[in-house]
Amino acid sequence: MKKNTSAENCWEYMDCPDDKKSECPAYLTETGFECWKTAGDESDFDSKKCDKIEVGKHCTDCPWYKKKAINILVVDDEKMNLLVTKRMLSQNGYEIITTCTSGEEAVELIKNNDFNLALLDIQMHGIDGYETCRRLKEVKPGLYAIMLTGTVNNESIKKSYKAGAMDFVRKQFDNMELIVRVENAIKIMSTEKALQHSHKTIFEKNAILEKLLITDNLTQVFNRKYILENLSTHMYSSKRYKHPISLMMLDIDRFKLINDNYGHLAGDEAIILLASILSSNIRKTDLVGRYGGDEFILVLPNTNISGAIKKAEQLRKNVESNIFKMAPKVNVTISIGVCELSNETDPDSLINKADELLYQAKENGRNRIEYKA
Ligand code: GH3
Ligand code: MG
Repeated sequence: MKKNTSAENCWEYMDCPDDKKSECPAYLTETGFECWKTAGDESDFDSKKCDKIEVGKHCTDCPWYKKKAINILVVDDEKMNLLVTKRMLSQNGYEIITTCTSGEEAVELIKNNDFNLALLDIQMHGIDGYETCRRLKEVKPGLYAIMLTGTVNNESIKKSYKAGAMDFVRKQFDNMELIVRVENAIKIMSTEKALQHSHKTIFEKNAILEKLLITDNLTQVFNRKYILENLSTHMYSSKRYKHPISLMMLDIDRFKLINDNYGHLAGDEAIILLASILSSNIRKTDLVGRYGGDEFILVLPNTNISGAIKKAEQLRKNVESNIFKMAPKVNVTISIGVCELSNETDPDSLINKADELLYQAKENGRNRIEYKA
């Protein structure tokens, strides 16, 4: 079994689930991709070419078959032309074909049909092919339109492109020109689809990376770097707009004992639980970050010292009354240093102020807060 890389050109390849991809004969065998040519016409099927395919059962799951599932609209006011075009397409494996004899009808049809490709006659009664193309693309900008024209001249080429058509084909249905152009259209659309898919993937991965860059791995609250960067912006705006801003530094009391008595994993669990208590008890505009180890930092914009003291006391009580539901259960308390920004000009000096207050809280017996305006 050999991967056939041509399967990657498949119309449905990007949307094809991985388990289906691996079942796909085009993907697994060298010759399997031939099967789409005979899909729907089992009598022609050369089963020797693909050892994965059972005649009559294979095609609907095969992406190469779905390649032909492209939804085509053909518009021409000459019924005979429609018949010829339709036959030409179906002889080459294209099965989903809708025909109509006027531009007006086409515009109505596209409102309820997911056409991928439109083949449009230029000279028609009512609105002409150019206007039809323009209106169809208004409804579905991604539609790939090919103009069918009796005579190719600069004027018609210019008008076709201006109307949003991607290509045009001379009306000479005795050759393969139309089919080649349709095949090319599919390749272009598949490539666009693949590009959109990779853009989406890159966008999603970037969002994940951005989140990782600012998040503390253990607790999922902000990391120290992010808090420090944001603290300076908040300090600046607090001075500029004369709004108060307060800061808390808090730390688990005797955390080493938890690690020593119950192990490092239980210690981690305590840090995680504390982070979730903090996050769920602050305003959306407040920031909570892990400063390091068992130490957290809280930035409270638009909050003066008396508001911050109330909040700190509430958090302290909340942690004290919360029996950490770890195995075994542990009583955890925290000490907090609380301060408001006064004449400090950089984040470090404000953090030092809160840190000194935290140190005092530890000195004064733990499970308490110390504050300074
Ligand atoms: P104090 O009341 O004075 O704060 O006492 P303490 O024992 O909590 O002392 P300190 O805050 O200095 O203890 C920090 C300890 O936290 C030291 C280190 O072993 C531990 N630690 C740091 N990071 C982690 C971590 O990610 N997980 C765990 N389980 N322990 C950590
Ligand atoms: Mg501690």
